[in-house]
Amino acid sequence: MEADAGNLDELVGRARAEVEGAESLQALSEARARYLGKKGSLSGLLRSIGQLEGEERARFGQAVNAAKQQVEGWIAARKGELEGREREAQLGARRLDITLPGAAPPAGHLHPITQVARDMVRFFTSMGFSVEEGPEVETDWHNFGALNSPPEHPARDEQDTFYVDVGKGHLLRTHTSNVQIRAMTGRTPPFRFVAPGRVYRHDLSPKHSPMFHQIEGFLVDDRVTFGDLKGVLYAFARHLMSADTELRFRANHFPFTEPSAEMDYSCFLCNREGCSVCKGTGWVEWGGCGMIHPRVLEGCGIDPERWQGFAFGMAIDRTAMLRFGIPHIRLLFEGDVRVLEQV
Ligand code: 2NL
Repeated sequence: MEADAGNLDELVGRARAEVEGAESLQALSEARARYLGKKGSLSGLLRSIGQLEGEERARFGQAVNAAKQQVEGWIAARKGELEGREREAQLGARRLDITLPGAAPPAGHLHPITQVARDMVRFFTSMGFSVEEGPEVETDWHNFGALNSPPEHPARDEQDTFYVDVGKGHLLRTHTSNVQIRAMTGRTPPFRFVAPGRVYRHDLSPKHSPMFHQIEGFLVDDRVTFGDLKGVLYAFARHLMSADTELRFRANHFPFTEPSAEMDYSCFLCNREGCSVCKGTGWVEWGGCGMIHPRVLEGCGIDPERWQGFAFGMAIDRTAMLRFGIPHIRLLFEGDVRVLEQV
C-alpha cells in the first residue's frame, strides 16, 4: 500500500465506521485486529514508510501513530458502550421485584384428634374445669389399685393391659383416670378437672387401635348428684354434636363408680332413622360415667361422708372419625398427608 495521506485518511475513516458499527465485543475485537493488529492495515501502512524520504517520512510516521491512537480511543469508547449494554441485558434478565410478597412456607394444620380434643377441652374450661395431665407409663396403683380394682379384679383382664418392665409393676395406662387420682391426692375439694390424653389397650380392629385418646372429666363437691352429671353430659354432647342431640343412659358396672352407666348419643348422621354408623339402632356408644365410688375418694384421702363427685370418660378418636368421615381408625395415625389434607 502506498504511504500517502490519502490512504491514511481513508483507512482511518473505515476504521471509525467499523469500530462504531461493531455490535458485539467479539466484532469489536475483530475490527481492532484488522486495523491495529500486527497484520493490521495501519501497521502495514507504517511498515511501508520505507518508501518515503527524510522529513516526509517523519511526518507520515507521526501521522500514522496519531491515527492509531485515535482508533484506540474509538475502540475504548465503543468497548465501554458494548459492556454497559451487556450489563444492562444481564440485569434485565435477572430482574428482582422487591415489592412481591415473600414465598410462604407450606403451612400444615392441627391433627383431627387435636382439633377435636381442643374443642372438648374448650367446652370444659368454659364450665370452670381445669386441665390436668399425667404419665402414660404408670404404676399399678394409679391405674388400677386406687380405682378400686384389686389385683384379682377382672377389669384388669378385660382391658388387656400392656405391661412394661415386668416385675416393677409398671404399665401403659389404660385410661386417664390415673391423672384424676394424682390430681386429687393431697388436695381438698371442691375441684373439677378434665384429663385428655393417650391411653393403651391390647386391641386392634377398624374401630380400635392399641393406642387411642380419651378424655375423662371429674368433679368433687358437696351435694353433687347424678342429675348434675347428666346436665354436664347433655351440655357437652350438644356442644360437640348438635343442639338436638339426645342421650341414653343404661346401667352398667365400673369398679370406680357406683352407680355407673354407659351412655349413647342419638345418631346425628341418620337422625335416629338407623344407618351403618349406629347399625340401625339410632344410638351410638359414647362412653361411661357414674358417681365416684366412696373407696376411690377414701384412697385419695377424701372423706366420702362429706364429699361426693361424678366422673365420666369417652374416647376422642371416634368423635374425630365421625366428624371428619374417617372410616378406619388406623388412618388417623399413619400420617398420610392425603388423608390429613382432607380434614
Ligand atoms: C369409658 C368409661 C369412665 C370414669 C371413667 C373415673 C375416674 C376416677 C374415679 C371414678 Cl379417678 N371414675 N372415671 C368413670 C366412669 C367411666 O370411662 O368408657 N371410657 C372410655
